[in-house]
Amino acid sequence: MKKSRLAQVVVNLKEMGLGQGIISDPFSIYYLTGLAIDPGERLFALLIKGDGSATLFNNRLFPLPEGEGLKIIYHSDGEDGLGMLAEALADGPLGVDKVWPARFLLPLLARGRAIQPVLGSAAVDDARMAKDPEEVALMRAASRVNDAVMAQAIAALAAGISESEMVGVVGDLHVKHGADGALPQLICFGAGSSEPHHESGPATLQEGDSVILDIFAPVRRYWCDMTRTVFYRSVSAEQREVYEVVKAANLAGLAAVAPGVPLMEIDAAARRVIEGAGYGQYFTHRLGHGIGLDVHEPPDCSATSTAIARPGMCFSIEPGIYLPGRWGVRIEDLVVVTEDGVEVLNHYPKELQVVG
Ligand SMILES: [Mn+2]
Repeated sequence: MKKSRLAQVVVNLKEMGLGQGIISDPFSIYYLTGLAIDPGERLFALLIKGDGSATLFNNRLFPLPEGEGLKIIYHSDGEDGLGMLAEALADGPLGVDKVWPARFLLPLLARGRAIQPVLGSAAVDDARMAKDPEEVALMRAASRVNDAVMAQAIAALAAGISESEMVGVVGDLHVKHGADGALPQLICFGAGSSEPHHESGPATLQEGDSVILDIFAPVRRYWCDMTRTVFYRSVSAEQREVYEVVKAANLAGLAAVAPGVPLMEIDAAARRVIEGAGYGQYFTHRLGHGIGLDVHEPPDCSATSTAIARPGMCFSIEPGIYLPGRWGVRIEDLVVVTEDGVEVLNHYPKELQVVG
């Protein structure tokens, strides 16, 4: 067990008026126990009680080491694992993870116990938002991998290569540099770069293309995520102007990060730069997202975010301008909030580059 993390979740549950909570997100269970499995459709749930006890309900197909402070109750296929969990519950309010499937929760309620389920995810989400030093070190190491991969990926841009081929190049580079696996990446050429969530396909690299490389992977389970935009062989005056606006917005966002600052103000700091340059309507998404064991996790860094920056929080700063049907520019870095400001986790340069 990760005892200090568990203690924080117990405190959070108590502040929510909860003496018990079910955590089922495998990433949250890993965060608290150091144990990772992919349970598929089978019951996998960690019951945390106000006294600090932790009991994992797990299928016998996934044997796990029973560590100090963690009890594991196994069921086999065909056994009533949910009944074992029900027996361990106290009557009264029960915090339930937002991702616990209805196929478990509804039959549990149908057992007639005097349980009142409430959304309890915040107890663990809030703890996960502020990374501890061990996690910050892992986030830093993951982004170092991404910096190295970005340099080699940009060097691999060549006449006629397709977006899909570049996806493979980046995935291979991630694995070579120590990522946990090769994933589909967001590589966008030309008109594809005008779509923030473009699906990489057969488009081939052409002179004058805006090239967005949004690359990401877990490294020892913690995610990196960075975006750079380069131009292939030539760049227009308009592309240059938009690039510098997005870069200034990225830098304004980074500069706004400090403990105590509402994340909506960080979004606003970057957005103001883009609006001031007359491109506000083309910045069509939030400034950033939290990141850690999940590639997207709390806190949200948007105009409606209620989060306030505190030390250990990790999130992205990724302003973009997308001119519909033409091209786009996005520049993304990850940050960690420090005691007195910000540490930017990515170091790959942001000066405008014409490559090839
Ligand atoms: Mn991102």
